[in-house]
Amino acid sequence: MARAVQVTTDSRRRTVGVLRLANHVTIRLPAVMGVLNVTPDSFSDGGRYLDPDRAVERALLMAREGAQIIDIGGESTRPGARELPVEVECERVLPVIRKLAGRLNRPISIDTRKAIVAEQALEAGAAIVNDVSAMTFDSAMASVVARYRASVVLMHMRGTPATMQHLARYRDVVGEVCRYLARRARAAQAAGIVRSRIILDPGIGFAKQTSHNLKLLAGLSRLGRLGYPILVGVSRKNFIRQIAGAEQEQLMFGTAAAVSLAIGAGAAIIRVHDPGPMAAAVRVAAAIYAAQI
Ligand code: HH2
Repeated sequence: MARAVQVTTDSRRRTVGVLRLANHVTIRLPAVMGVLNVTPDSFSDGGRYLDPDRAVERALLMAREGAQIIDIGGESTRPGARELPVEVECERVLPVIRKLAGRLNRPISIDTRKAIVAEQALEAGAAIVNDVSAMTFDSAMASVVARYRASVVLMHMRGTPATMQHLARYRDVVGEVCRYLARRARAAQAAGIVRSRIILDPGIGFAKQTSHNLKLLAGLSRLGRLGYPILVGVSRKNFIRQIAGAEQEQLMFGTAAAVSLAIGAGAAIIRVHDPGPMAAAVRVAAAIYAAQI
């Protein structure tokens, strides 16, 4: 059973402890999730890991650098991206998961909106389904997750990657995201997924303008009050590019700043492209916040 322990100190609330996945696998929180996009067109690492052997090497390297989870995706969800046929997505991710299953001593997460892809990935050894549509895209997703006793990341977005940036209008972005994710978590439990297997994600960059991303990160502790572990994906995203600049170092340090503050606001898992440097940032941020208790 997954369990994230909420500790409240004065006005601050943080997630500490461990996350329990299927098959008695545990992850110490806060944890780093390394991104592995097996796609030609992802906004940051597109085209670099389409070859399964290169993808496997990259996953193993990320694990050595400090990633506790490897998140594998075959379909880009960058703004404007079009939906991919399910067969193509399977052809991209499954060989990598199968090759990794015997070699990687870290849980694998499958980044997909499609139940068939999720099911085959879980069958091949994945333990977490990372669904950016919060299981709204495919009505069969919840039953697959429940049947395999997988953990699931429910992320907030609106529309699809192709339409989402036209839907970035909110009165109270933090409140609306919290209410939406609370609803999706209830729906997941109604479909048979146990509460302790649910992880929530505000969906930074998905149907959000820069101001929305900043408000969500500043108000992250409100999301934590729902009582689920929070995953945050800020790595190299456009709002960091806009604020810090597009050079590699600017993106890296900008990401580290956002990661550190997210940890301080209670994030349990951070999803990043550079697990080595970000694991260091997480360790320091987590140590400082632990000293407040
Ligand atoms: N961001 C991306 C993809 N999947 N999943 C979660 N839970 N949270 C995120 O913030 C998130 C995500 C986008 O980043 P990336 O995978 O690098 O790009 P692309 O979608 O173009 O492959």
